[in-house]
Amino acid sequence: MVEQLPSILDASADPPTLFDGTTRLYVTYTCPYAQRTWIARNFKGLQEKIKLVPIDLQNRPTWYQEKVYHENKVPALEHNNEVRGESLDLIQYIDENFEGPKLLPEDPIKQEFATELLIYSDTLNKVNLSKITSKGDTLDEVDAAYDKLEEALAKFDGPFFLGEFSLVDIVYAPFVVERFKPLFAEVKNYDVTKGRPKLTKWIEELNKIDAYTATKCDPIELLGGIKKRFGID
Ligand SMILES: N[C@@H](CCC(=O)N[C@@H](CS)C(=O)NCC(=O)O)C(=O)O
Repeated sequence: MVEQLPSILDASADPPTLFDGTTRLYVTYTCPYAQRTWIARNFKGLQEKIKLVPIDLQNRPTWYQEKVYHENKVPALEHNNEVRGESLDLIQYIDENFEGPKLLPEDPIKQEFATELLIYSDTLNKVNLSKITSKGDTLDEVDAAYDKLEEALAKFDGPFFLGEFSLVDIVYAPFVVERFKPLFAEVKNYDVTKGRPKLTKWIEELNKIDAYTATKCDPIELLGGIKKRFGID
């Protein structure tokens, strides 16, 4: 069943009745970090247990920083009278503290590889963002980053990084599939999947996962917003 998404809370909105025992995931629909936690929540079937609270970051309610999350960022999770942030920590927290399919396999070799790939995600994002916003046309570093992903996808049997769908796919998907791939195609005429069959298949398989597709925003609006924010033309 398609979830009816709640309306976005802006500066004029009242806060929810905080710390009343409800578990709340504060997100912004266009934020890729928040999207990671939202996918994890969906994949584990926690739509009823974890309530989505979308925040308008452009016109955000003052109570968000004052009463919910002092860092004033999304995502944040209100659970058991505490508020936590940081998407990488939160997806692991959601996996460990709630029911539903496991997002990290038991196999210690896969767990070790997951840790390596989770750490690498920040590097990949930095390399991509710096190249997409620069005027220079050398894409060697970007090429190397996607070669690394292609190689990583070959390590285990199955279309996903650890074979089966996991935290690792959740961490990369919002950035690679919906943001970098179309931005590089449009701005640098560079296809990140060209000559990379595993990456191509990974994207195809991700797009079959409802927990993920339910979190996608309108691509034109999303990419338009990113281009404006980073001055990409
Ligand atoms: N390291 C954080 C980054 C979260 C983040 O930067 N979120 C952005 C929105 S995409 C945000 O809340 N920015 C605060 C602001 O715009 O003031 C995480 O992984 O959760």
